[in-house]
Amino acid sequence: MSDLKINFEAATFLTSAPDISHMHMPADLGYEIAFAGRSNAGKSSALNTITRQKTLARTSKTPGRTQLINIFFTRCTASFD
Ligand SMILES: Nc1nc2c(ncn2[C@@H]2O[C@H](COP(=O)(O)OP(=O)(O)OP(=O)(O)O)[C@@H](O)[C@H]2O)c(=O)[nH]1
Ligand SMILES: [Mg+2]
Repeated sequence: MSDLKINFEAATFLTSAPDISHMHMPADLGYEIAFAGRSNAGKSSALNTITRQKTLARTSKTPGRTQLINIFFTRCTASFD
């Protein structure tokens, strides 16, 4: 049995692009978590909350602040028993 923990607080910005065809995608390794939703729903704020970082994602009262697809990276730790 292994216990997998995602280290959200270690998240860092990796890359961004206006669409997938222009994205320098990271290697297809590990797990992916996607945030998607309507404009001004609080996606960027949620990212900052779960990572406990104030400025990882840029937030705004004005809808449409996040215009790009942004990729962040973090680590997992696995403990085995
Ligand atoms: N009341 C309330 N406001 C929130 C909450 N989360 C975010 N907001 C506010 O909603 C507004 C939009 O937040 P963002 O995190 O920028 O939303 P977003 O989905 O990333 O928006 P876009 O990038 O513009 O599409 C900001 O003014 C936030 O302060 C929440 O849980 N409660
Ligand atoms: Mg946003």
